[in-house]
Amino acid sequence: MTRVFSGIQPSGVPTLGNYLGAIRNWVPMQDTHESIFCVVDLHAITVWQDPKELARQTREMAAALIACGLDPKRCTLFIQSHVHAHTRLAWIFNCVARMGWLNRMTQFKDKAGKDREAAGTGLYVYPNLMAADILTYHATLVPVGDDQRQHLELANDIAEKFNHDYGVDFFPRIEPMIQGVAARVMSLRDGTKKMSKSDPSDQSRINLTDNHDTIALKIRRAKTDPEPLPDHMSGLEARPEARNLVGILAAITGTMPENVLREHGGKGFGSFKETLVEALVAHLTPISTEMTRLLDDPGALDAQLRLGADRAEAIASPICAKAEEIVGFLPRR
Ligand code: AQP
Repeated sequence: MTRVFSGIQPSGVPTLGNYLGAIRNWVPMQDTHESIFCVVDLHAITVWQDPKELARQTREMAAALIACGLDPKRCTLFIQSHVHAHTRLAWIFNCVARMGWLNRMTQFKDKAGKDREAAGTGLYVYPNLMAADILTYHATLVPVGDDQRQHLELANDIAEKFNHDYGVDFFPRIEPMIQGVAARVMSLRDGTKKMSKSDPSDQSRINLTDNHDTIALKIRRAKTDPEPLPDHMSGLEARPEARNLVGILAAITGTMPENVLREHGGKGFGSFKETLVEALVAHLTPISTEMTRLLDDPGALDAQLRLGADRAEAIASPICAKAEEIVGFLPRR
């Protein structure tokens, strides 16, 4: 059975972008693939996180994943820092990856901002850790949003260079799995920027914990343009905000954007936005209710995460140890 790995940072409340671009696609994979899902706290600290908040958000993210349909009995769900193979292999990959490769990563450029000299080195080597996350499980399929495509190409470059340098055929090739009409959900305030949990503006995103009133307010305030919705997809070109909202409604109602336009084409955004609010509330309310229930019993949640870490460790540790042996590290006897 193909082994799947994916992760999500506990850098805030999961957004509709995380949900539609990634988490929602993970749920059916539990029945068709050997699935490993991880809350990547090591990645989160590549930008500053308040320690108390990080711990709270890590549990909250785990609860969100379970509330969205990940079942710790049918998949391996754990916290990244609980399994040390990730950092051990990441160090080796820091030595394999080339500066030139990392210099091309657009996420680093976006997150580091203008003052690159002040960016943390962890942010720079983030893709090496991501490669280690996947390859320490010999996972070959990685369901992610479109924004992660470049990092996965880099992971393949690292795997190939490791195999070549050490004359082995050890790390497999990774296939990205980028799915659905909402593989990249954009900000509600700027249709050219992706929706992000760490965007300073809460108005730019829908959080999975937002209630009816908050969703309604954010969607009503979402940036649009004065034109009515077009009848055809071609009419959405050069209208990033309109295209984004149409994509969200299509994704959340399980249809294609063409069908949304068939129904709403020619109408203004007022009635369209009301339909979108109702669809979002109907979809997200059961998730936030279940999150609250899970977070009411942190002991039970932590016990599930512990079992997940034990299962993950049993797969990751021997693969990482083999990589260390290939590199020439003397085993501890
Ligand atoms: N806007 C998005 N549309 C579609 N997919 C998205 N993903 C993130 N944003 C969107 C996908 O969510 C998964 C988990 O992402 P992550 O938390 O590991 O990191 P990220 O991509 O950096 O997500 P954020 O929300 O933007 O986090 P911050 O603000 O902390 O950087 C990934 O599969 C990603 O593709």
